[in-house]
Amino acid sequence: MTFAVTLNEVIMQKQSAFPYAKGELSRLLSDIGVAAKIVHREVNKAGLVDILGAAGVENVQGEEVKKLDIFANEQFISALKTSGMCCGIASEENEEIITYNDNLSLNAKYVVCLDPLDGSSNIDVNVSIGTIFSIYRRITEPGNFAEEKDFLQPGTKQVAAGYVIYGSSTMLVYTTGLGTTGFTLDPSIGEFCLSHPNMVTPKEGKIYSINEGNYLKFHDGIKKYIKYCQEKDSATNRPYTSRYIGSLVADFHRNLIKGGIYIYPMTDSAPNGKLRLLYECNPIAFLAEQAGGKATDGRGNRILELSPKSLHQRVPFVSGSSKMVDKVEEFISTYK
Ligand code: AHM
Ligand code: MG
Repeated sequence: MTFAVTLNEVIMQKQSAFPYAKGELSRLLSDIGVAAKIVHREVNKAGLVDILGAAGVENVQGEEVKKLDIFANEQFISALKTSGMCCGIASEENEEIITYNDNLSLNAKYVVCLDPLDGSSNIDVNVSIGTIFSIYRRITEPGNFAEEKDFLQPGTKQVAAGYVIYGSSTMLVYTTGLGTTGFTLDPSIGEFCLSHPNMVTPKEGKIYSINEGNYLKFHDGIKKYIKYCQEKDSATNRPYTSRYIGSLVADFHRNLIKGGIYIYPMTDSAPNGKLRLLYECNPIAFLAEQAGGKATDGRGNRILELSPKSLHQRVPFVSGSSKMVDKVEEFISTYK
């Protein structure tokens, strides 16, 4: 009989690669795993109880907030407070940063950026949604309240990032800069078990993911790239397949495994696209790169090198198999 390797065991193994690590990051990651299990439980029974549907308030982006978003947000905020390893959180659902004021947390050296429940338009139709997180070492001195500048660091400074996908199975995928590792929740034992030890994305794929309903608003480079995806060419395996769930985590996760490209481009009416640099693009970019893929802003810049100016900043996003990302960049720069 073989025993499953659990999330906590792998976190501890990876910690030993950093001889001076005191286990604080490990503790933080494992607390995120616990919060994810609680959110998983609620997501799974969302159709049964009155936790679905609009809560009647708008989030700071002016979008409608669903009850599960609020639940997930509160769950992660309290799990991270309890851990005492994190001095503050920036969440997509909160306009301002949240700071913890207990002694343990004030002295903690990490801050967390969080999208507690991404793909919220999919909640009430039983389609995959996700949680995205990213961890930075604070800039301010321990012992003080976290400040906004602790969160406004380029993505290259992330010490860990990951997502939880609540899909046909619930999975947690994370990186600490030593590759991308995936775990699948075994609900019978309540543990995330190692299922994808070293995730490597194909350099090229056959899937393109973009909201083609916005086609008329796209710039020429993107329009021409979409046509390129649809043209027949056996040498490059085209036409590609179009797949778009409208949940970044689910679209990215599928493309990570199978090979593909996810694009949320700029348009004239939304010159910075839709996705948020801190909560969505940086963590996904870190995971993509650690799996051998790429992530850019469609203007030739590596996502991880952008300097955030504000908490809820948006950025155009191109991510996935490296050769496909290069191709998109080539189209955008050729047909401005
Ligand atoms: P959310 O954070 O409000 O859920 O929005 C982010 C989501 C992504 O998961 C998804 O890829 C994208 O928005 C879909 O947007 P659109 O419906 O415009 O295609
Ligand atoms: Mg989101």
